[in-house]
Amino acid sequence: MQMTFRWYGEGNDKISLSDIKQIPGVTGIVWALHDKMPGEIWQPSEIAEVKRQLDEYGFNMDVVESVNVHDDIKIGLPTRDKYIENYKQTIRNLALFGVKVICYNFMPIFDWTRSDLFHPVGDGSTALFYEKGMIQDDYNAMAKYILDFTEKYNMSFPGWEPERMAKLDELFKAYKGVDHEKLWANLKYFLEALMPVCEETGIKMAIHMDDPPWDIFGLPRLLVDEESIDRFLKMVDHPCNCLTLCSGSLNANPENNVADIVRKHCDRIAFAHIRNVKHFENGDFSEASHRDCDGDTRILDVLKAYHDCGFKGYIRPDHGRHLWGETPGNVRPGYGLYDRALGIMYMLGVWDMLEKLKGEK
Ligand code: DNO
Repeated sequence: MQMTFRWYGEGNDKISLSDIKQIPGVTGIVWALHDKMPGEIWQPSEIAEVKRQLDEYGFNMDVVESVNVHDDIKIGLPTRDKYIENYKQTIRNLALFGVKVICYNFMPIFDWTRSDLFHPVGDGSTALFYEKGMIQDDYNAMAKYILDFTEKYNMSFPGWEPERMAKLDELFKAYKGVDHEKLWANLKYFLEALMPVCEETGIKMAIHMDDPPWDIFGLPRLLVDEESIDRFLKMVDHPCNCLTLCSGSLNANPENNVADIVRKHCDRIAFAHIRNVKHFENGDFSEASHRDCDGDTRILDVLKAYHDCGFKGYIRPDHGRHLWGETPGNVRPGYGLYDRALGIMYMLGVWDMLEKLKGEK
């Protein structure tokens, strides 16, 4: 397993590479060109600049999260071919710099969705929270909450580009008629077009789980449980068609047993996101510290499953709580420094012990 840390880039993240360097065990930075719109080609000169920054600290740039997919590809419009060609060129350009894994998602319109970005956890910290009753019919109210936040604090969230969000009603209209089966077909079309370039460059496409793993606002979501993951991997049965297995996204549905999925598909998991979630009886959920007993995701079982499979891929602590003065305005929701660093130490502690026990057998 190779430990990584997500970083939003120079001038776009309050956390510095020098901060990250001080966390034990981190070898790679999970990065992106955050000012790129979906569909745009990532140019070699822009990638080279990030490489230069990471090289200075001895970090690799093996994992990109995300190269976002243009809506026309998800909707299946005739213009999709042009955007697929651009995506292929971006893959080739990333390969020039040694990138190995591209994380992306295929969620219509919205990326991850929450109703409260700073919900009190009960110990003085705050975390991302999902109140089921608030994410029902009124997508405008939910989008307004997120966009007001990003505007007030002058930040942008990947997947929540203001340019796209300004046309929400239009986007919803464009997705009319895109039901689950149509979306599956469009995903297949996209991946089949990319696989030859992946094969040529050695880059793995690693789809992120849908977050939360159910339809929202009438929009279909595909990667939601074991069955849909099976379908996805069979649909394009190619070693470069892989998963970003996100424990917290999947386990927002308590019926999803993440450790079982890890054991079943370990060879197709290119990138592991470790996030712990606490469920409430009414369907709400809160994010929690990575410690197993602080949530319901069974993080120990998940880590043990990866270890038992001899997982060699990339892993990162996913969201963390906001701690010790991390408040709106000085931290990216879910992406503070402290709780993710604590999460890394927890994961490495478990992993080191599993290694030691294996060595003693
Ligand atoms: C949430 C992240 C997601 C993820 C994208 C991948 O914090 O895990 O936004 O980056 O869904 O495309």
